[in-house]
Amino acid sequence: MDAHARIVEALHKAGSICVLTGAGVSTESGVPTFRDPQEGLWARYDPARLSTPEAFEADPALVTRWYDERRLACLACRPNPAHLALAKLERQVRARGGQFTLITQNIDRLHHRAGSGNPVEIHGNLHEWRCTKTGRIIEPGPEPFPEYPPRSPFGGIYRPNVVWFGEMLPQWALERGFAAAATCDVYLTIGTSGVVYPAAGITEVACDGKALTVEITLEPTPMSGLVDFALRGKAGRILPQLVEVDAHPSNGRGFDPV
Ligand code: BJW
Repeated sequence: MDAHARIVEALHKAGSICVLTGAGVSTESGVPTFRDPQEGLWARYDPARLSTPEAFEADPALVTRWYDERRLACLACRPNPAHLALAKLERQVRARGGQFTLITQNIDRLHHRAGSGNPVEIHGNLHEWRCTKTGRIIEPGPEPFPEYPPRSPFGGIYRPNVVWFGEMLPQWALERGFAAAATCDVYLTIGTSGVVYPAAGITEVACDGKALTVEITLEPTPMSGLVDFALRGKAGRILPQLVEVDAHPSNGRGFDPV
């Protein structure tokens, strides 16, 4: 049985599936990744100046303007076939009474918009902004903020409700991710370079457990040697092939090239 057939069969039989996604899942929607050497955000911007609490403290106008521009750009993007395939897989698993946990590092909300039920957003999300004084959350409309940094009526300023370098991830989200990874039957890590912790540790936990583990990325990652199958190609092509095909493994379909 080839890799494709093994994975399709496992997805159809699994009582519990856990998926970790990263920026590579959204790039086919037009959202840039972080570490692509040409197009990645960190090739053009310095994360130390934009994605740390210290950067926000030093220049809140710069940081909030940058995040607001990204928020508006995300609103103009649409879910792609990778998001839709994962939403479909979730419906299939739930229809047979199974468990499905989608953990995403992405802050773009495209999984929600594709129909995924309750993804665990371990790095927060760009569409919620938090008052620095009260912790209250707002969801701004489709217009830019009138000023940067945006002022809250409570005497604070609003910051994006995302997790910057050096900040703690939500404890409940991490616990759900690690628990699902440790106990699932099939684990997929998709479109993530696997270098940012503690998120990458979720894959390590899955690889130590009983799950069949699969990676889908364009290039090898530090996780490639740990998983059972490392597939190279676009998530928007590979995932629909894994989810759309029927349950019989020997249908002769392979993966499309990138
Ligand atoms: C495709 C594709 C296609 C392309 N189809 N694939 C242990 C060891 C070392 C360091 C640390 C450690 N523990 C903690 C750290 C420090 C730090 C860290 O991990 N640093 C490393 C980078 C060295 N971690 C933290 O600071 C975290 N906090 C923390 O640990 O707190 C603990 C603490 C303790 C005590 C006191 C205080 C704190 C927080 C990390 C937060 C990360 N935040 C960001 C920014 C979010 C907001 C924003 O968007 O601006 O999250 S950084 C950025 O990286 C973003 C992403 O979610 C994250 C992961 O990136 P991702 O998704 O993997 O994207 P890429 O670009 O890296 O990869 C894309 C992949 O897709 C590639 O593989 C491509 O091949 C593939 N691809 N197109 C399929 N079409």
